[in-house]
Amino acid sequence: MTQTLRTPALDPKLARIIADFPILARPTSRGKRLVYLDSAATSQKPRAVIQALVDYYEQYNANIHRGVYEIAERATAEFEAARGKLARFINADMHEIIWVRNATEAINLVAYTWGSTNLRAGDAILLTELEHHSDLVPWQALAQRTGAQLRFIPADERGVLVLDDLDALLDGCKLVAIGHVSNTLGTIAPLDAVIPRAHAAGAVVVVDGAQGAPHLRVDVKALDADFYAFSGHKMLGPTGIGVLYGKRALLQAMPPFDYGGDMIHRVEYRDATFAEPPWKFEAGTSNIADAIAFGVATDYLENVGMDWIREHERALTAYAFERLSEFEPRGLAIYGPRDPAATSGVISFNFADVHPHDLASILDTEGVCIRAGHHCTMPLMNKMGWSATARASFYLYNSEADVDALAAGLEKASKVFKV
Ligand code: 7TS
Repeated sequence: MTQTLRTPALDPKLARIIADFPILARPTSRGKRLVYLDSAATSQKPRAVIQALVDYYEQYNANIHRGVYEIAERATAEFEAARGKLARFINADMHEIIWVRNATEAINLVAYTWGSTNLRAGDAILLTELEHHSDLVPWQALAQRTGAQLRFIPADERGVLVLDDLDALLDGCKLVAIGHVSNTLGTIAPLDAVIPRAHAAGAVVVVDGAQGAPHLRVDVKALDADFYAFSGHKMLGPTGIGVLYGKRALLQAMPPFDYGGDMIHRVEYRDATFAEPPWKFEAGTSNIADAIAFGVATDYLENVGMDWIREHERALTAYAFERLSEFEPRGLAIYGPRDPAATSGVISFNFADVHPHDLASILDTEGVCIRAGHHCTMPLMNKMGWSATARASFYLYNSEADVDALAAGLEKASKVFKV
């Protein structure tokens, strides 16, 4: 068995990271250590992020972009500084960072504004068979509104995208929407191959980065993505805050999404002109505290190092493949690419004929949190012929001890369900 240094006992950096997350020190109601293997659903929060929320409400709670008094000016400055941090995090310009509620809202914003203005009956929208419902249903609705046609880049039986027919799929295509990382199988999409070919065919590319930005170093300029959508809560930030990155020229040409206060330039009774991007897309009072805390989350990630996080998750995934393979003779099936370099900290599996929900319940009695179900990818589950899968997902605060706890939980399930 490969032993790396991915345990808090042996790696002082990992021990310090784990100590930064108060929830990980809190035992479950059964007195077990919390083994959190569901970061693809949402991540845990370090003390610094929680403290940023408290600081805003205790020290400078005020609305932004209007007050001229001290705490209002501080709130505005911290809110816009957080926008700058998010821009640096993905190598964008701060005018290209729009605050939204989550990745889902970011994708809907593009579908309603860019999509409704630029798509016509007969145009094609190209997606992949791996997409989360949030990067599928908004495009279905857009296709129904405009008469555009949906096409899909196929995935093979291990969940790897097959690009053989890409040129034909791109013919007549105006928009490509593609997940950076599959939340069900962990597959990393070949963006470097898809984006230039999509542009050559005249399509705009929207990347669903909900599972990409938390785990991989993202450089939107190097990727040349036109839009990149992601959520704060999956990357150590609070819920209710996310980002839509869009290239400036595209944002300038797009109509607003919501209308109201704060997004206007000048208003008369019968007409209005709008602010420049990004403010044009931020109607009403923003989620100020959560945006500021999201900025602090990116400080935390930068401080740990995205390369360190990638390598840590790669090593944990390799170790998890090894531990899970011990159960293969008893009917455990691992889905998705069996290669830690091709995935990003997500493993989907089934254990013989045990329903994933029953498995998750047994693991819960041991303090181990995994997700079971269709993971908001119902068409992919149907295509693969799975009614549900169990899914373990890793982040920077997980250790080999967590993988061992998962294996011990599977051993218990094996006895309970006699497999
Ligand atoms: N896109 C992908 C690839 C996702 O994994 C998710 C959430 C979303 C979009 C939507 O993110 P939201 O923040 O707007 O809700 N994925 C999951 C998951 O895998 N388990 O729970 C939520």
